Order: sequence, then C-alpha cells, then structure tokens
Amino acid sequence: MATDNTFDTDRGTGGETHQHVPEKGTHTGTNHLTTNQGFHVSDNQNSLRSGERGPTLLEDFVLREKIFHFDHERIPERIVHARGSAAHGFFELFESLSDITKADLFQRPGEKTPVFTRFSTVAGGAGSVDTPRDVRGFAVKFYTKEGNWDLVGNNIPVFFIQDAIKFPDLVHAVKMEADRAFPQAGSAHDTFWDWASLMPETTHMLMWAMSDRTIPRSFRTMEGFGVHTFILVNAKGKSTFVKFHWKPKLGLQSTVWDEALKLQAADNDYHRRDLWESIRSGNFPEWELGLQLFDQDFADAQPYDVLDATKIIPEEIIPVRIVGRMVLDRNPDNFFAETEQAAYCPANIIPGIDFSNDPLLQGRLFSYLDTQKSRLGTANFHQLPINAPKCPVMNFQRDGQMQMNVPMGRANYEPNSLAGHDEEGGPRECPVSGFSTFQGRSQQQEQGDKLRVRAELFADHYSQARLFWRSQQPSEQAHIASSFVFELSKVGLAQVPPRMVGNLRNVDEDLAKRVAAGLGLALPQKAPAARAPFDMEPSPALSIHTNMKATIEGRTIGILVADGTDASALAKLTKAIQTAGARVFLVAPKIGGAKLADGTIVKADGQLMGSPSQLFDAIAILLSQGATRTLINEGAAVQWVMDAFGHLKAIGYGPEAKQLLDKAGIEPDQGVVLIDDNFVEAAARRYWDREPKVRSLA
Ligand code: HDE
Repeated sequence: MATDNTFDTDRGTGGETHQHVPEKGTHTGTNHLTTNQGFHVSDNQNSLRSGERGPTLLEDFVLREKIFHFDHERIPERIVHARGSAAHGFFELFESLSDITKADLFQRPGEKTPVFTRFSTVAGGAGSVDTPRDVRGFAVKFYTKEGNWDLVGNNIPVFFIQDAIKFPDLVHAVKMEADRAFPQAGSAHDTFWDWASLMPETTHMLMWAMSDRTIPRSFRTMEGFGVHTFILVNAKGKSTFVKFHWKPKLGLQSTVWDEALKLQAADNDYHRRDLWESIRSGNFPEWELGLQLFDQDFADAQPYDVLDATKIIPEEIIPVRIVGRMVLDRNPDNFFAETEQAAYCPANIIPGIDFSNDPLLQGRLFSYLDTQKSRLGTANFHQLPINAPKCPVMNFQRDGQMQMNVPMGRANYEPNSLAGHDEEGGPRECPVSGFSTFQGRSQQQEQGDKLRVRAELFADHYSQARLFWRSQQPSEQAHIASSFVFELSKVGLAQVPPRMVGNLRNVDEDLAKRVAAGLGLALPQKAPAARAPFDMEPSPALSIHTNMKATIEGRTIGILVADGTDASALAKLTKAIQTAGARVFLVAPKIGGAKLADGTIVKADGQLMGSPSQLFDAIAILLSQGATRTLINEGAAVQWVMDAFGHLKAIGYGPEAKQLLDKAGIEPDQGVVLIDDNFVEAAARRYWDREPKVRSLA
C-alpha cells in the first residue's frame, strides 16, 4: 500500500520552519509538526481514508482541523486604508518638552519609545496596487510607558471634509462603484467626481490629491501629518495647540504620472517592497517629528478656523519645531499577525495630549474602535501582541470572545473592600497620574444650543486651495492641471466636469481655463462661493520640486549590462553609486547575468523584460558595441531608455551605447551624460524642464 509521502520527510517538506524531523515514533524533538491541540502529526501529506482508494473518513481530526483553520484565515479588510505595509522602530526625543506637555515620552532627551508604523493607500482593497493616485495613510503607534498613543495621520495635511458625518459619503463615492464593483483603487470615475464637485469643501484637498503628493516615490520619501489641531498640556495644566508633522530624512520625492501608471504593471508591490528591502539592507527609513505650536490668541487672529481640517497653518507663519526622530529598523515577523491585525485609533492618547473640538476628529474618536470590533471580531483585540501596550494593563473589564488573559482574583468590580482581607482587591483609580480631559479647549464655554451648524470661517472653501496652487512651481502646476484633466476625462456624467471647473474658477482662473481647455470644454460659469476667497502669502514649503534633496542617498540606480560590458567601468560606476549611498540594480538580457569583457561573469538582479526602468531613480547603460547592435532591435531595451527619458530621469551611458539612445529618440540634455562626466551628480535630480519635450501638459 502506498503510504509514502510525496516529499522526503527527512529533508522536510519545503516548509523552512520545520526542517528537523525526528525519528518516527519519538516524542522528544522540539520541531514536531503538531495539531493545535499539541498532538504530533505523523503524516501531513495523506488524509485518513477507508482503503487505498476509498472515501475520506470524517474521523480525520487532523484534516478537519487544518481545513477548518484555513477556511477562517481571512478577516474583513479595513473599509478604508485596506492596503498597507508596516514596520517596527523607535521614536527618539531630541529635547525635553516638559514646558509644553507632561506626556512621558516627551520628557527626557535621548529616550527611545518603541513604535509600529503603518503606511497605506486609502481607496483600494488589500490586494490592490501600491501606486494609484491616492492619499497615503501614515499611522504611528507609540508604545509609551503610560500606554499607547496612536498618531493616525496621512501624507497630506488637510482632508476632504470638515465634519465626520460626511465620511461614509466620501468613501462610498471614491471606492469602486456600488453596482459594478469597479474601478479599483482610484478616484478617476463618475461617482467620486460627481460627489466631490457637489462638495466645495473638498476643493483644497483635491488640489493636493491632484498634485504629485499622491504619487510618492516611496513611503520613505513622504511627509506625514496629524492633520487635526491637537492640544498639549503641561504639568501645570497650561495648554498649547499643536499640529504634528513628520519630515522624511531623504526629502520629498514623487514619481511622474505616466511612471506611476506603468509601475502598476512593473511592480504591484513597489512601495511595500521598497520599505521591506530598505529595512532588510540596513538603510533604515527615518523621519523627524516636528510640531507647530500656537495659542488661542494666534488661533483667534487667523482668517481661517484652526478646528477646520481643510485648513493648514503655513510653516512660514508657524515654523515646524523639530523635536525628535522616528527610525524604522525592523520588518514585521508575520504580516497578518502584526500589520493586518494592527488597530490604530486616534482616541488612544496619553496624559499630556488631548483632542481639539475639530468636528472631523471628534467623529474619528468613535469610528476606529467601532470598526475594529467588527474587523477583529472581539472586544479583546487590544490583547493581540501588536496592539497590547507595553505597560501594565489592569482593570475590571472581563470575559468576551477570545479572552487571552487569565485575570486573577475574586474582585471584578470597583470599589471593593477585599484588599487587606487576605483577598486581592485589584487596581484603583489614580486621580493624580490618570488621564483627565483638558478643561477649556476653547475660550467659549463648551455649551450652547443643540445645533447642526458649522462655525462661520469653515465656509471659506477656496482661499487655501488658492494658496496651495500659488505655492507650486510651474512644473507642479502643470501636473495639477493635467491630473484634473486626466481624472475628469474618465467621467462619463456630462454635468460633472463643468461643475468641477466652475468650482476651480474660485481657486484660480488660469487653472480653470487650462483644465477646461484640456477637456475640450467651454469655460463654465464660476460657481458661487459661500465665502469670498482671499489671497494668502505663498508657502514654498508646500512645493515638492522646491524641496527635493539633490542626493542619490536611498535611491536605486539601474545599470544595463550585457555580454562584453567593460568590467572596470562597471566596477568604477558601482563603487561611485554605492559610495553616494544608493543601491545598484544590475539589469541584463538574461537573469544568469553577463560575461564581461574580461571574462568574469556578473549575475543580474533582474532580467530586462521584467525590470523596466520605472523601477529605478536613474539609469546607466554600459554595453559593448556588439551588445548595443543586438539591443537596438530589442523592444524592451529601447523602451527602457525611452521611459527613463520620459520620466525625466538621468541617463548615463558609455559611448558604445549611444546607438541605443538614438534608437530611443533621446534628445540629449543636461540629464543625459556620459558616465565619466559625473553621472552620480546628474542622477540626484529629475529634469522637469525636459517635460514639455516628452508630453503635452495642461
Ligand atoms: Fe480614518 N479610518 N477616518 N482618517 N484612517 C480608518 O479605521 C475615519 C481620517 C486614517 O493603518 C478606519 O481601523 C473617519 C483622517 C489612517 O490601520 C476607520 C474619518 C485621517 C487609517 C476610519 C476618517 C485618517 C484610517 C478603517 C472622518 C488622517 C489606517 C480601518 C471623520 C488624519 C490606519 C480602521 C491603519 C483608517 C474612519 C478620516 C487616517 C473606518 C470616520 C482625517 C491612516 O475607522
């Protein structure tokens, strides 16, 4: 009878976690495969059946348990921010903030607090791609000594709506349409723009969403924002308003839209892989934490309401004070157990930090706990290792599904008088160290008639949208106008694009005209504005192109090699790139690599067809004349060069490869350089001025 396994059990079954299989019949090994009840499993290849060719027996508890567990492996994905990637790390404080907050993690310079940080797209499902045009989530869980503080932010400092009651409408409109379940992971469709064009308060965020902020190069090169105004409270009870900022060490970097589109095909996991690989290779992503601090008098003097999440405070007016840094230095051990089960909640705050009355924030305080109960299936999800505070948790909450702790003692109520009577009385409330809500969030008393209203300044929907537009470089303005054209061109409802352009006329007439022209529309009537917009001083901090760092640190340079490539030129270039802090990725026609001119073989990191130039920040081409002659007839090679040029990247080439550049139609400019002519310096930037030569922008 054939009882033998398909796999040689002595060498394991290919499952890396169970390589050692002890002799049959022994029960002493520590690497035995077991059931969830702890029985050793003797055969993991064949189910129990009646006779060699007979039916499987219901009695097979090993089979049933394994299939049962598998059947229940999936949990509901997050309703928004379903696709994400996360990492462990630490926050390190630079200077004591005891004058403004009593929060323990902000007291002692140099002290490190563990964090778990998750980045996400918003609209797409868990299996969607990494590079759609979308806002990115930026959620940080600080495991402080006083309990968990979650700063659940985005990579954009404003939001689409002012009041939480609109959130389900926003999310329904942007996600795949209700009847047809498409499109996935994108806002370029009817329902989103129908809704957004009817909601002028979205206009400021739409400007950001149509800018290059929503097509970031990587998570490592995004800013993060707490968005809302929060409150810090010091030991004396004095309060200060605060807005939280994360500034990436590598500076801001984005892709161009055509590149982001092509990345969806080149690598679905472009951002996830980048985060994982940079941590694994020891290039730990890092951000500085900055605070914008202000008081009630400042708030009262502004022409916008600091409680309105569609408004920023320009950094030029309240500078961002850098107070610490976050370093992500460890990938999760298990994606599901950690990243998927991580439950962030803006209501998780600690003494010394408090909420403001921002109506969007107030709604969020309810939503996250509620959705997590449904997503994680039990009120005890805070006990999961990734969510559990790293300080003691003691209370009288008991039972519930999936209770993973064993609470001790007789007392499960408070007050009780069991302490001191040979019984454990349990924990007590602590008025001194405990969290007490800050009294007096605003100078007005927090009481009044019950009203469904918004404060007057919330009605200004356009001044800051205009501020954003006027703070961009011309290259960035062209991207914004073109994104509006791209997205609205996907809208089939005839009434929507003119309505949207009518709103944009309140932001800037030139923008509206460019979008209308790009759509082939007559300029529509200007939409009435609930409150007349006014001009604010442009804020250079809002521009990515102004603030990119001219460095290749943390970037990836693709080098195309083939048989006959000059070995010493390759070695020299590799060294120069690595010395400047970037990674080299060798691309060759075959994955086995290339035989260099001196006879040595180098292995390729990727095969040409599977490694399009979208994957790299700049490219270099080191080929022999013979290889160039072959590759000019290879579509993937020609496309490799054309795309790098079209995506405004630096191209370095050895003289032998010139024919390939010619075939790709490259018109040399400052970014197209012979490798010897300081390619590394050229690779540190993108060539925005090349763009009008390669595509027409609105
Ligand atoms: Fe969220 N949001 N949100 N959001 N949000 C969720 O919670 C919600 C908002 C943000 O990596 C959900 O556990 C409401 C602003 C991030 O796990 C849900 C409103 C900002 C993440 C929810 C907002 C965010 C979420 C879905 C309007 C930036 C992912 C799954 C009042 C400051 C966190 C979950 C992670 C996730 C509700 C608006 C950021 C449904 C009601 C503004 C980064 O509870």
